[in-house]
Amino acid sequence: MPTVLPPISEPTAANEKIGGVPILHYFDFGSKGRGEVLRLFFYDAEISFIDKRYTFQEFPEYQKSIIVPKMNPTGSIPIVELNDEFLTQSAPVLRLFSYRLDGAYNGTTPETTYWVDAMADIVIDFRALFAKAYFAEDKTEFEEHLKKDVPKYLVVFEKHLKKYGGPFFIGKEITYADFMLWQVIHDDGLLKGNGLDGYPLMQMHANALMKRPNIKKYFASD
Ligand SMILES: N[C@@H](CCC(=O)N[C@@H](CS)C(=O)NCC(=O)O)C(=O)O
Repeated sequence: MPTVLPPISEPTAANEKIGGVPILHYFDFGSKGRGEVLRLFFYDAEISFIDKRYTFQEFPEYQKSIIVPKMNPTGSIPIVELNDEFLTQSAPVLRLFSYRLDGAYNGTTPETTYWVDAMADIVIDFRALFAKAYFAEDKTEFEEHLKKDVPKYLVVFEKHLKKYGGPFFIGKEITYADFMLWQVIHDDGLLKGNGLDGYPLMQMHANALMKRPNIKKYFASD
């Protein structure tokens, strides 16, 4: 049976804005993966949610019997269940909730919103490379990924963070794409040791995110 963690608080004003208390369906994968991006977002925005976590062992059975037929034909998670609606594709779910939160986390002009979406797109490309290497049977693929993909994308993000001066993609206001970036950097193991040495804006980005009061509280409780 999946583990169901109850909401950590009563529904908030943010829950009212997004339309209720969502149920997040995701792996019991520690603090990793696309589902964790949604958790960071929910905590930061003070969205109370129910956390339904599947083990890797039980997931195929749920996937066959529930996820594919009832929730998502692609069979992938995260899925966010809200008022009997099943929202799939993590980046568009983040965008939808950003809009419902009056545009918080999503840029304030067409140009900044474009930039946030563009950065999210690059993170998606980077995560695809990370996931391919991470789950590869041949362990040398991950080493290759660290040698080739990681420096390439760190240079890209370091450059793009300059556009609005940091610490986040559009400056001082955090966006949903910033959570996506932080999470892939975390999953790739780059927050440990000297993973971000030589990338001062990336370091500034990671530190600024971890200093956010609700994120600090979440990490302290984890
Ligand atoms: N574009 C999708 C990708 C979802 C995805 O690939 N999820 C992975 C876990 S992070 C998954 O469900 N893998 C198991 C499978 O597809 O069978 C999203 O962002 O939600």
